[in-house]
Amino acid sequence: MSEPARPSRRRLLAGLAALAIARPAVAISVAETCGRPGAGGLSAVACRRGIWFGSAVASSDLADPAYAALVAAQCALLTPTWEMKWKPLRPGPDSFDFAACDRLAGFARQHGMALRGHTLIWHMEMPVWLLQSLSPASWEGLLERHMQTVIGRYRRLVSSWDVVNEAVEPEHGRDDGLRDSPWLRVAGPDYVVAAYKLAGRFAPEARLVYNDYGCEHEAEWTRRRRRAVLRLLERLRKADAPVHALGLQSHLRVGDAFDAAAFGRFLGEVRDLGLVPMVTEFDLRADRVRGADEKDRKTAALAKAYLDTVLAAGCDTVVCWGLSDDKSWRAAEEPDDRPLPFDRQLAAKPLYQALEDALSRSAS
Ligand code: 9MR
Repeated sequence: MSEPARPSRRRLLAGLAALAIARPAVAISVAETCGRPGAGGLSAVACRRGIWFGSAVASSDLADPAYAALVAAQCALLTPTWEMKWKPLRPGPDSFDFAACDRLAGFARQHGMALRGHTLIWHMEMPVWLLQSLSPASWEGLLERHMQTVIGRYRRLVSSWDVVNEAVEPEHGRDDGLRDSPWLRVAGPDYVVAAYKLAGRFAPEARLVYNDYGCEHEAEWTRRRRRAVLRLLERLRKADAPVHALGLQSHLRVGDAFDAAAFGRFLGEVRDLGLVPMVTEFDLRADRVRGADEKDRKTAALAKAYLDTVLAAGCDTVVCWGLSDDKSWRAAEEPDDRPLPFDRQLAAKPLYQALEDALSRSAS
């Protein structure tokens, strides 16, 4: 793999990109969601700083009234964990099933919240019919129809779209660091450029996000991922593709190295490209730590160090990947872990306090 571009070239590109790409007019603003009735907790703290706070939610989670009330109080923004992926939305080539996603969207609307659109392209959750019908001749038409229909339906509610999710995988050995995905195989590496241009056509007022994992901690493999992400973002900028933010999934793990200065430098390079960093899937594993109190202490400390760093770099959105520990995507494998701000009884934990401290002191 070749070396990344020097920052000076990035700064130059950033200047050009800022001229070439107009900021989107906002579909729904954080201020609108902050005035919703019953707003409280972390979203209220974040709102005072003009920051979105929210959570990933599955429509089935909302069947529990206590959890639904917690979500309504705490969140200004919801990300569907599952409902907006191709597999649930697209039972067949000519059909769309919006039932589950509409339930979530209805909840968001009822409570005056916004949605994050997750996700228009991903190498996972692709229905079998899609995998079978993707070809060099068909992919763009398939994508265009999907984006036009899905974006069109939720346009007024969605403040930001994860247009492409997890397109980078340096371990796949390509010079450009891109993942060897079904989309790349049929469309070539510029499928990412085409995706952002298409999304920009259908959602000119939304923030368009590139979302990925594995950039947050300090290790050889994360440094490789950071370089690949920066290369991809540069590629998008050079091609005049509208991309406005980097979504850092932020699935952190206690015990993995975190270097605020090095991570801050990476975020500086992201900013130099004219992009805002966002925290899109925040949770913290403490599987190597024994005992609930010790897990909570270490989890809160890492969360605070991490959030202080991203918020200082202009991050304006923090989304947890669930609010209570039982809703974590890892809950079945690690039932004793405590990765989210509330415990199974919906009581706030030290992680909640860390989020509140970071959000209330952030300067953005
Ligand atoms: O939490 C999500 C889980 O419920 C789904 O089954 C899974 C597959 O669709 O996706 C999980 O969410 C992932 C997200 O979409 C992308 N980043 C990693 C998340 C955790 O795996």
